Amino acid sequence: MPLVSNKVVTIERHIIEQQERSNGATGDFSSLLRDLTLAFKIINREVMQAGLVDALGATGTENIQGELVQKLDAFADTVIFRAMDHGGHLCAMASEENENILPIPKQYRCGKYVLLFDPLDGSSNIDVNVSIGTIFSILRRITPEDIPGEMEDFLQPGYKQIAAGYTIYGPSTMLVYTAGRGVYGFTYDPSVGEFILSHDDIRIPERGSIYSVNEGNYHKWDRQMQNYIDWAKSDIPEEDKKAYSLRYIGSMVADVHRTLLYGGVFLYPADIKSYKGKLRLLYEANPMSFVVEQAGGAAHDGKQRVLEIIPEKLHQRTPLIVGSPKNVEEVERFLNAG
Ligand code: AHM
Ligand code: MG
Repeated sequence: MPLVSNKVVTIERHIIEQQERSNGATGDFSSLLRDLTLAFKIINREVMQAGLVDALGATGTENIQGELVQKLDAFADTVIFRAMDHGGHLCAMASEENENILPIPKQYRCGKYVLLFDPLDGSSNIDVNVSIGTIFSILRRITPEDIPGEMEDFLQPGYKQIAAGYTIYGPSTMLVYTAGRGVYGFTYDPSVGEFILSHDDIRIPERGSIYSVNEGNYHKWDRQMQNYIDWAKSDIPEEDKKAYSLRYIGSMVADVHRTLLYGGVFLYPADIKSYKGKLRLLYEANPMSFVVEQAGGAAHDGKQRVLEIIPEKLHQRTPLIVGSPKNVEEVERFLNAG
């Protein structure tokens, strides 16, 4: 992947340049993306100070998934909503933290897109200062314009996404996004308050030697998945195959980001406890799958391409196998072995 060395490009400039290249773009979408980056900067500021101020710990309430909501989750959820509710681009939003879709306040204009987001993914890692991230997905509405967005605007398959991406709050903060024409990564420079293009046209390695999965669930998986993991961590001289390394952070954004740059496979399979997997289709699996596919990778649920799943529910879960095309193919081979 070429690292950018000869010019300084902010995300704003990049979005404008991309828009100029796309015939018929109105600028509406570009300004939507620009509004989103403001929310990410505010969340980043708060995440970076989490150890300094009394922002750690849980609010004590549970979200609709029955998980304890951390203070920063709630903060990030509100920041994104408030940054995006008045731009005139969106007709509704939905997030992991809210059971129902979020309407645009009546005083603001309704636009032609819907935004889905996971405000802070991997939030169980906040208290231990491990990377977390924000994930977003943008779809064009299918209901008529000028009325509030409806559930059917959200329940579209992932291949319909107009743009998707994530921000990872780690040793440095990075925003990675695709608008369907390649994947671009921007590193945040806090001294100037800008996301600067640092990873131009990211391509995932065709094959990697890292697998990433919560192997504590091994005994809850079906035999085929166990067989794959047994194979992945074996030296097989006759196949000229060395044991893969295991890396698992427990923050999907961080695990998929590493997979995108180093190659390999990230898995969150179904198991006997979570028979549909753990990750949410619309605002976790779909956006990450879109990014990885746009970088030349693959994303499956064990039976089909994730981006072709027809969603039935806003908070629907899906098994996820995402990463380098050859590694995803290997997993599929084991899952289809019967
Ligand atoms: P969250 O949205 O509640 O943070 O949960 C999603 C996270 C993912 O980031 C990560 O891949 C997964 O949960 C880890 O789950 P587990 O602890 O079961 O390995
Ligand atoms: Mg999440």
